Amino acid sequence: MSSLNPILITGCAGFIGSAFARRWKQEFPKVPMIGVDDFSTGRRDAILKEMTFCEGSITDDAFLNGILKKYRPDVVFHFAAVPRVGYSVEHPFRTLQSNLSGTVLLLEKARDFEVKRCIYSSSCAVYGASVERPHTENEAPVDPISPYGLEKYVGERYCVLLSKLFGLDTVCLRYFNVFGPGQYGDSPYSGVISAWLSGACSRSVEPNSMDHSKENREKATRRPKKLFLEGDGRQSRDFCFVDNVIDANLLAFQSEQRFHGDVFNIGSGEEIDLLTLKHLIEQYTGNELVLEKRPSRLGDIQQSQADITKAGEVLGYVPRVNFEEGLQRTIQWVKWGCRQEDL
Ligand code: UD2
Repeated sequence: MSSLNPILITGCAGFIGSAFARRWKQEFPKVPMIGVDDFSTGRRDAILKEMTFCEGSITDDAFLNGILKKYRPDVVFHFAAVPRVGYSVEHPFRTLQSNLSGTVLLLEKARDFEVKRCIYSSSCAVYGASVERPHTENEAPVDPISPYGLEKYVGERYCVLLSKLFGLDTVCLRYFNVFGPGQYGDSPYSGVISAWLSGACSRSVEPNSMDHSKENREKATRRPKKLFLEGDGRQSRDFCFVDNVIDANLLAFQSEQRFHGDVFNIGSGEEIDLLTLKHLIEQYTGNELVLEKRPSRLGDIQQSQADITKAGEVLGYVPRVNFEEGLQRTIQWVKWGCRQEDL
């Protein structure tokens, strides 16, 4: 699929959306980008100046309608979401609105304004407590165990249904634990890699320091938060470097095939448990990770690994950056101070 009309990127200020926009700028400099974000989790400094940016929520009908009417995008890359499993357990209604109602509204507008393809960011959280490993896309029935997983799954089903009803071309990419530069570890709901790296790479400043420089004061107020390990650390994940996820989106965009809500696992195919992750972070940073022990998280998944055969066969997807290389690149970025200009 080639495009000259603009593309629409939802969640363009978020971790994956902004990484995608930077890559799009390099690969398709002549195809304009329209970005939307409501900054519920995104960052203002992640917005590219090459993008036409519109601030607002994908749950706002008039806002979304106005954007599609004005810019008539050919393709929608839908990254906007409230992405934390733990947060969704605490706030099932709030996350339902962004993660599902927003998706359905976007698909409806895509129908009304004849968008040629919608690429939906789903999650391996849809597999829930399934013990099958590695996960294949045709596992049935899937049984999500968190509101976030359920919302993402029902979003996929809407992609299928609206494809059937209206002939919309929709693709669902099930990302497995995405990580990389640009992901900040400063929220209580941060993913494990960004949270642990923010602790392992930060230099602590003693409270009685005699250095009263502005820079030092800022560092002191950004003292590392307490790091924690939930459960016994034997739970595993397929951690997927962000560049691989961007590759998958571009491949889905470029595919000549017609899609009807087709689902693809997007992971690295490797399974890493948290104790191994801790060890590797300590080895690469040279710092010990001191982790407070906490009980397993409600709605947590024990094991997760992607079978990426289908994405390879149909889209030509190959994870170009493996886990260890991705981890080292992420550590570098955190060590340099998590600067947007280094991305
Ligand atoms: C889920 C999805 C992932 C993505 C993400 C969005 C699965 C398997 N993965 O990630 O694809 O959609 O949600 O949020 O469903 N943990 C700690 N300490 C921390 C942080 C996490 O021990 O500081 C544990 C946590 O309890 C879990 C594991 O680390 O067992 C991974 O947690 P996560 O929040 O990094 O990601 P996860 O798997 O919920």
